[in-house]
Amino acid sequence: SIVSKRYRTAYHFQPPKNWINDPNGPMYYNGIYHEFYQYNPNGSLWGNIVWGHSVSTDLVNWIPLEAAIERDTPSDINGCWTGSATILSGDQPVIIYTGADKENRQLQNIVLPKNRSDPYLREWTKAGNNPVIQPVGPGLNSSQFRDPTTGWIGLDGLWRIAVGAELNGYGAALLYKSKDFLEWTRVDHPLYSSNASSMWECPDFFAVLPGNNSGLDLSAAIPNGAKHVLKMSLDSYDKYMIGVYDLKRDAFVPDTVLDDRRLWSRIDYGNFYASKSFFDSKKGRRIIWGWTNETDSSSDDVAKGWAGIHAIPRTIWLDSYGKQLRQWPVEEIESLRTNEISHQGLVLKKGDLLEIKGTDTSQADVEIDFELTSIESADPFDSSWLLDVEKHCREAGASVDGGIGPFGLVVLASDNMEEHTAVHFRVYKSQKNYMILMCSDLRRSSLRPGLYTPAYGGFFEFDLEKERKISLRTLIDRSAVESFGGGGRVCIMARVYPVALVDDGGTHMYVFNNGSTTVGVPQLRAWSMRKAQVNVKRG
Ligand code: DQQ
Repeated sequence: SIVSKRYRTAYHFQPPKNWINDPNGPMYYNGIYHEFYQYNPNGSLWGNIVWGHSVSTDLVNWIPLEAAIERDTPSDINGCWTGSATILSGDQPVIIYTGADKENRQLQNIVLPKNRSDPYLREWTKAGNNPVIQPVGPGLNSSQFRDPTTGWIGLDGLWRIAVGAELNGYGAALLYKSKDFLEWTRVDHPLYSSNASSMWECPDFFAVLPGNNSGLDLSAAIPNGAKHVLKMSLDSYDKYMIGVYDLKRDAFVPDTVLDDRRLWSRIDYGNFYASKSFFDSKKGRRIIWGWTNETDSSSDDVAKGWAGIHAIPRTIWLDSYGKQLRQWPVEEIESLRTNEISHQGLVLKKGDLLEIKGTDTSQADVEIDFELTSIESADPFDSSWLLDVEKHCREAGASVDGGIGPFGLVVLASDNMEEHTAVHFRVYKSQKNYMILMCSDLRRSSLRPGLYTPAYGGFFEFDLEKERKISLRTLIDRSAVESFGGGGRVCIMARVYPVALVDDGGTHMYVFNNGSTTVGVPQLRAWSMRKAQVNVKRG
């Protein structure tokens, strides 16, 4: 149909058709990247969930394979839900995932590759002793017990995994131990839990070295100075805490405990959920994948015949202060760039709106450095904004002037600007430092009714005395607008459905400044993005 073609992405991950949600068990094994995903083989709404499976050598082009895990045993008959891959002793991949049974109890199951010499690991065999973990034990709710993590090894040489759960009504990552990855016992305390929140979905636990963007392998020894990240999915966002993994206590200890979960840091401040990371031994980096849902209506999804994409895989690392994660699209995605245009030394005075011509505005990669000519007139920061940054983005919109900012990028704009999506910054002065607001405002993104069009937003701290440049990178892929502010300090993934997105040339792209302070653009580069071979059946 027309709507299906108009909004279907050209280089984001999705199957040929139907519903997709969480990324599952990503791994690199024997020269091949594997991406599994929650998949409904029968339609474009959630249900009948099995594990879809695709493989790639470059994280850009994907070959579709048969489903890897199907609903055919009592312990997964109602759904093969989220789980993770672990590579045991260097060469034995194993997947642990959640199955839902007839009573909708959640159980953890194991599958192993049938034939490890098949380069694509097409077929997976269920372990004879499934389910390997039952939803039993003190404080546990049997229908809130799912999404096991990748394994790691503790001080005693035994395997560990964490499972997302509701423990006595609160959010927890429960800890389990095993010698052989098949027989598991629950450790008497959780890896971490918090009574500031309810159920945690899709926990992810990994080590990082501050200021070092090479990744760490979870099954290797933890180097000195490493920190740990615990990520959990709740309230429609992926949140995380930085801390240390206390090996003796066998527990995660966050550096700071925030009682109000609205203040927890987010992997992405937009439409991005159920993410999962893995260590890429090919390039020595950690890569995170996340799910981005449609924000049109279910009847639109039925009409389209598909729903859901995965965000571009991102390298993820910890900043040098050890406080904030940073993310950047994997470099491989740059292989799709074509027709580079570049501008140097632009100046944006208050009210300026400059069209960026010469790229395919519906499929583009844009990198802009904004340089502040002065930081004198920054408005004062109010920390209460942190409790609801979306509200602040609605109030401090792209046309509301400020001391410094709003300045930024307008994408997917119709001829008369009736439709447009603005990604913009504002600079505030706090007691100690500068706080940068980044918003991705979808309120005017489409004239179509019935869409979810928030103004997403996040804040990051920035040392403007040292560094006057604030960068923005935005990947535009028809209905996807994926933005990285301040070199990946705030990431905002969004979905938009402009009517103007009819064919090439239907939309426009601009840089703008509506703040009182003049802003320079020392460098702006943009590329059209070619279509990737995403799960297209060949030959
Ligand atoms: N999606 C899966 C669950 C997980 C949820 C079911 C998160 O395992 O908790 O499709 O999106």
